[in-house]
Amino acid sequence: MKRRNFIKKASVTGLGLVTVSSVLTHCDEPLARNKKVIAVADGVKPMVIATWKTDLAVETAAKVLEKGGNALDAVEQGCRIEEANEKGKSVGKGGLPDRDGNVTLDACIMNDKGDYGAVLGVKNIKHVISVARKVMEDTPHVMLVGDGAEQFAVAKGFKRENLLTEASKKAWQKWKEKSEYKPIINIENHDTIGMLAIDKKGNISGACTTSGLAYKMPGRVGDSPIIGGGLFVDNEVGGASATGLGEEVLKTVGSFLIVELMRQGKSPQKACEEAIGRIVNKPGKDFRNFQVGYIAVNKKGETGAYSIHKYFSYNLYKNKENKNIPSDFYNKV
Ligand code: SD4
Repeated sequence: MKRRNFIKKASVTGLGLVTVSSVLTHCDEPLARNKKVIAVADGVKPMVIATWKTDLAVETAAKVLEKGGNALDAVEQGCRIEEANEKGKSVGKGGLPDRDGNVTLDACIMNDKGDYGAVLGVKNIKHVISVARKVMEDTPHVMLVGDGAEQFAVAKGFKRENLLTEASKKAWQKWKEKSEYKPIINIENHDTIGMLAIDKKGNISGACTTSGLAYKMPGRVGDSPIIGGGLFVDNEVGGASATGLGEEVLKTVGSFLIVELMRQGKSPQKACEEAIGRIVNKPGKDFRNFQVGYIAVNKKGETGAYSIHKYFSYNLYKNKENKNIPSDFYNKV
């Protein structure tokens, strides 16, 4: 629509002047608008935010940043901590397997230039976040899946290892007694990690890594390695990441939605709330048995978090302090 026509139409429909000028900027001058959006993150940078109680992962990322490292290295190093933590049941080694007993991992990473790399359904490789980074940096592609991803990882020097621990094998064998296919995510406890960091230069990167739903169908992939689903970063605006039932995140392109809402002026908190609203307000949606949680950060270093149910929390490193903070949530009954 031409600027003059739009103004005419806007005044007929009673849109206020402020709205008109911001919409015009939005339509006609995207570069100028983006310049305006870039805000200074001084005072709060460097900073890190990550899903769930991920103290050590966030501390590790923060150390990289405090030493002057970049946000991409920080999120990769942070996520590797959870991938190596055998006690975590939905990420890396020790993650619960699919219904056939195979642990398959998904991960993705995005840098401040908007580049993206991901691996999906990878067996036998623990540090899939680093494989995702290699896909981003060393291939002309953005995603590698299954055997191809595993072969690529081995060619890049990653070690094959058994990801099924004694504890996760026992849990799977117990599940097999009934083999009830109910991909319910326990609403109290997860450990998929989505992490966003702002480095000293004010640049943002993000990463997300998971073993996905416990006892999933072989071949099932959730939101975590999908751009705009489990993770999205736009260095001019901010970043967002998701955890919980990936199918619901994907159907609403949750992380992309949050970043776009922030671009339009919403705070990270309001943007996370609206993204949860898009899920729970679908007609007839029974959200009682699944959890979704979001975290977000904008270019100013403001953060937000929101989930459907209680018990979602996130770690935040800001002003040299690393804290685990309970998230606000939708279902208060
Ligand atoms: C998935 N979003 O595969 C992941 C699971 C998750 O904590 O976040 N678990 O759907």
